[in-house]
Amino acid sequence: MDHLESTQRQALAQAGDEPYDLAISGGTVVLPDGPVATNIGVRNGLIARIGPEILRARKSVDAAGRLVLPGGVDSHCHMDQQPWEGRSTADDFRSGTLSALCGGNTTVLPFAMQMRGQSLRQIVDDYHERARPKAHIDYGFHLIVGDPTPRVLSEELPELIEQGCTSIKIYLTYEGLKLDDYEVLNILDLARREGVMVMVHAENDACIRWLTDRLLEAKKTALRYHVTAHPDIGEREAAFRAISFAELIETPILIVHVSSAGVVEEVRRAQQRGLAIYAETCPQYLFLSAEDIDTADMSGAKCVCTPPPRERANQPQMWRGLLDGTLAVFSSDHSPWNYADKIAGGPKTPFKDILNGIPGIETRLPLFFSATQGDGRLSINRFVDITTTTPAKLYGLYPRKGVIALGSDADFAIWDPHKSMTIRNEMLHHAVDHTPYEGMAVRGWPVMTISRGDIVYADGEVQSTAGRGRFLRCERPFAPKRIPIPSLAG
Ligand code: DUC
Ligand code: ZN
Repeated sequence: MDHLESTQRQALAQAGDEPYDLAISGGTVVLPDGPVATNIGVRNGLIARIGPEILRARKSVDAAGRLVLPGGVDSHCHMDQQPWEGRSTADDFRSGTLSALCGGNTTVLPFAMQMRGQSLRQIVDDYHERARPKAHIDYGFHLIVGDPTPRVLSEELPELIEQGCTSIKIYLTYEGLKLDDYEVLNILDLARREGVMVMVHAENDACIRWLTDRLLEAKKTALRYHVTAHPDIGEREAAFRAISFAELIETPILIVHVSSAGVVEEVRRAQQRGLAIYAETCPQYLFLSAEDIDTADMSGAKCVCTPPPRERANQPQMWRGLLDGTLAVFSSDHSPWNYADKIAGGPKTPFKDILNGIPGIETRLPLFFSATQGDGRLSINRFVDITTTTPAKLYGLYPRKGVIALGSDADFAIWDPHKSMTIRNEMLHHAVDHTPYEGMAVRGWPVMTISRGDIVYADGEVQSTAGRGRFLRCERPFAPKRIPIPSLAG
């Protein structure tokens, strides 16, 4: 059913007078034009009916007093990623997707990561092998390209794009992953020809290395120097460079995990000039700050990621960027390590040796819901757009995923908007021994998750099986441009 046109999907969902497989009744359903009190009928894993009448079904869900949202799309998460910082992430596709669905998600887009010297094709085959038997919910792969050889550019990438991996992530820093500017231009040129999205990890590599060396020379190894070594100025420079290259090649990019006000400004300026520049931020830049890293003991390591959470004074600008639409996507950048692994060098582990990355796939939506819905900071539709619909669109999954519409996959998260919870690691389903959000109080929680018509999570009970998740062949999000870039056209 992967490649059905919208009309074919709608036809498949219809079956005369047969009862629906599942009806969801009595809830407030968040449709693209706004929330509506209506019912939903599901057939063959697809949305077959949206309407006010009583629906005859083999199975019914009473959603009275609940919000019915499209299942969340977490478009930035790392699972079973190897080798990353010398070891694989704590979550594999089993625990990672389980944690995702318990947090109201029905789609995840993790990464297949190529490092220098590796075959991208081989890497993607390996990720398929590891994900297929374990995934609980549907998944696609972004391709991390760490070695854009002529073969990768001319053969492997076009083939993989054709097979449904239609987004490429590049790094401007990190040994074994970083591309030089010439290589970045090659990737953007390919993306333009193919109509795919390029995601950019934007930090200036030389700034990080130079500052780290100076700090270590001065024996400044404490956790808080992680923030000094990853300055917002370097993030801004790299973002501006990536934006400039995207402007030159005339192809869209998305800057991932924007952490600082300066980058929000650069993105806003680019958008005001009409450039197709997209940007994402993550929970750690709204709900954590540099102060959380600067602890007397090593517990601050639980909040170490790159780019790092910034000063608290930076947060209002991040919120402004989300509210005015400059930041289009809110994803988790779930990158889980157990605490002992993060500080493998013991209580004196220098900042530069702390494993980067924090867990957050299960808490992403509740934290954002609580912070935006209680005081009406965002409408419920904007909440859905930023966390679900826009990522589905930007990565070629819409309208199959990311929306409640006839013919779309029957993926839902049913929320109790009043449920008060205090986040505790013991209630989460990831394979990590901590959450950086321990003890935070939230209001609003996803109480049921439905994936392609299957109830996979209800009132604290997991009802899913590993391996039921399917690989998603993403469409190209943009029209391919086979003509030369304007500078070369004359
Ligand atoms: N930063 C990334 O860019 N990826 C995963 C972990 C991290 O901290
Ligand atoms: Zn990441």
